[in-house]
Amino acid sequence: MTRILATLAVAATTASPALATEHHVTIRGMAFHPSVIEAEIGDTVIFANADDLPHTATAIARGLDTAQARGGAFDTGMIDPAGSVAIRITRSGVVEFSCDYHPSMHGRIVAE
Ligand SMILES: [Cu+2]
Repeated sequence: MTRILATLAVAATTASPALATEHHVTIRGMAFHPSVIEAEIGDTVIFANADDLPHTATAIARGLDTAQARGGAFDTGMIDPAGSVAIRITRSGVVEFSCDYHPSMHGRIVAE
C-alpha cells in the first residue's frame, strides 16, 4: 500500500504542473536503487522496500546541500518489508537522503 506521507520542498521556484511522473525507488541489499532520482515538480517518488529489514528515506543536510536541504526535509518514516511510501515533489532543489537506521545508505533527489 502506498501512502503520501511527506513533501519534498527545497528552493522556492515557480511550479509548472506538467505531466506528473512516478519514480520508483527499490530498497534492496541495504541500498536505494536508483540512488539518484532526477525529477520534476509535481512528480511522485515511491520508495518500495524489498529488504527483510525496515528502512526509511529521510532527508539529511550535509556538505554543499545543507542550505538547500534545510528547508526541504522529508521523511518517509519506517517502511516495513514489502511496504512502500510515496513522497510528492513540490519545489525544485537537491536533497540528499539516507536511512535513519542505516546511515551508510545514501540517495539524492534532484528536482527541477
Ligand atoms: Cu535502512
